[in-house]
Amino acid sequence: MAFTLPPLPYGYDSLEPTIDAQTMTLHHTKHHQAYVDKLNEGVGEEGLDGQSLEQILANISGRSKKVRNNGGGHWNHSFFWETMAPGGVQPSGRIAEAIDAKFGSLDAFKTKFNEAGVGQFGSGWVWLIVGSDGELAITSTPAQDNPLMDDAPVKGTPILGNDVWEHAYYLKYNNRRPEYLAAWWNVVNWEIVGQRYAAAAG
Ligand code: MN3
Repeated sequence: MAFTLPPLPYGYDSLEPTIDAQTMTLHHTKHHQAYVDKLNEGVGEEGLDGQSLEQILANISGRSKKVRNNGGGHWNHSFFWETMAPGGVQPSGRIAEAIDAKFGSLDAFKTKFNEAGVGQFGSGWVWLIVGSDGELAITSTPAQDNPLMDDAPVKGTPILGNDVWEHAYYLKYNNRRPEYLAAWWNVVNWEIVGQRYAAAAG
């Protein structure tokens, strides 16, 4: 079964004005589609048919750059689209309590997360993960790497992630990555982040 591009769970213009429709369209139909296509090529070349994407990522240290970059690209973007919703949803319940307990407040968490996103040199991702100890942690990864990869310096289960590649923000924010990171919270769907937290933290 070849990997396929998942449909966006909302319209291309639904995250306006935080993320413009042209960026969303290019990001989904061109960038993400290209990761899917090249991942399928790599899966064929390396005989990985039948493996789930999670299985592939958990053994990525033994794979080619092609499978690594495009497998990560497919997983990261599928996760990213689901992390957002038109108008956003505010945190509540267990995830809100866990954020307060770990970071002091939601605003303090956002500041730390944004700093990690600004600090990721070049293209990459910034993540909120649940570690093997059940604790929340912020980490960032280069290129299309993620904390599910067996050779990630900080491993864990991502529950929130933002794409800091220029293709995610350049048309609207130009080189102003901090402005994009600050605005992005307007479209974060904390309901799904809370569901992921419950699943990962037990
Ligand atoms: Mn991207």
